[in-house]
Amino acid sequence: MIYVEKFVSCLGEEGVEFFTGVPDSLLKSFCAYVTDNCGENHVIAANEGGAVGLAAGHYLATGKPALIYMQNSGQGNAVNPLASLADPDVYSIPMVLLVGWRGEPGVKDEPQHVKQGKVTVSLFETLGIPTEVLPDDEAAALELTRKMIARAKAESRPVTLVVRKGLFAEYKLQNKKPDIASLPREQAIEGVLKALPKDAVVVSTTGMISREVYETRERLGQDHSRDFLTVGSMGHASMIAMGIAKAQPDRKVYCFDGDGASIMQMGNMAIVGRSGCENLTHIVFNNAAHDSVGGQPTVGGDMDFEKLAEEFGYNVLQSPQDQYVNPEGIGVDEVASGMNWLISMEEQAKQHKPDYYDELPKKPNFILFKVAKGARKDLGRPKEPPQVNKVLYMKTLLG
Ligand SMILES: Cc1ncc(C[n+]2csc(CCOP(=O)(O)OP(=O)(O)O)c2C)c(N)n1
Repeated sequence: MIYVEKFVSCLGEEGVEFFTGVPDSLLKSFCAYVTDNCGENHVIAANEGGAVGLAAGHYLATGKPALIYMQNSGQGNAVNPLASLADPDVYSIPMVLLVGWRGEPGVKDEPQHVKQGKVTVSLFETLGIPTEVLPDDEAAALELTRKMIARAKAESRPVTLVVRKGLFAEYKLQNKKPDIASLPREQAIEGVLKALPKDAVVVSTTGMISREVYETRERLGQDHSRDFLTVGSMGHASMIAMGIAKAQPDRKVYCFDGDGASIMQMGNMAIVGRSGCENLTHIVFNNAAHDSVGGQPTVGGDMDFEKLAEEFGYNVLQSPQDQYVNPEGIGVDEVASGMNWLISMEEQAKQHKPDYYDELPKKPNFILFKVAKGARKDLGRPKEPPQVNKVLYMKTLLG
């Protein structure tokens, strides 16, 4: 086991003092420590590729390698700038990657991590990036870290340190930002699900949002045939929803997204917003945090998602929260009746179409919920594997 304080001070002694990345549950202690203690020398990036870019810029301006942390799910996002920017065949930029190994072969994990876990080491090796798995013994791990940093500098290239589950001793995030609202995310989700038309389908994002959709359906005694629970592929739920909405224009499609996920692939909103899919409603549950992996902050707390969505071309609906004089203290029932009102307004507008209706631009809807961080301690996970989810969902879509 390694204490993060010791690991970070070892990095500092080797000249690695700048940290960027995307939070990961296996690296929770490391992410919490740098969030608390590294101030301006730490930036949580939108996605792992952006973190590689930031590390490259840091090196260009300081001559020092930076450290990029990520879950192995983010390997794909990082491959392009690793291969076409940092690689010795291109600009040859030293950096240290610290990668949480979800789905390590032989270790039980969720289905979305199995494939990535199998290829984590070999994918880095295929890229020609020297890769070592950190041993559990602290002295040996620090020694290996020093060696790898020396190699990154000597050969002016990226190197990877892979982190197994349980390597870092627990460090709890101290610097938690206050919640931006009191509404629990699971209550907001339940309120929305209760109001949705019977034949509407949902595409929900990775992490706790999908788990809460699943658990809410169970609680309501409903089946799971209308929910595509996107367990991986962070940031792409809105594009999956758009694919469905375009192919089935008479079907109502609801995307349940997170702030971290939508920021990770913000470009998707620009495309969905101008898609013309008026049957699509994109809902962002903003808690200003990467709640599912430890609650590290996103920039979501400082962003006006509704303004952005409008610029991107969406039809921004008045959030059920804003329909109440005192949005603090609202719960499932208020969210459900707010959603019912929005849906009935849409129906009315359709029935009383003005003559020029067909000339108007067709826009997808956007709804923002501001929610509190945190989830139930006993929150479960989908019991069926993703392929069963897919088959059930396609049965709903294709009859
Ligand atoms: C490409 C990629 N990077 C990192 C992760 C790890 N990860 C899983 S959920 C999550 C946070 C999601 O945050 P948000 O969308 O705001 O939802 P919240 O958990 O706050 O409800 C992260 C970083 C991942 N699954 N995929």
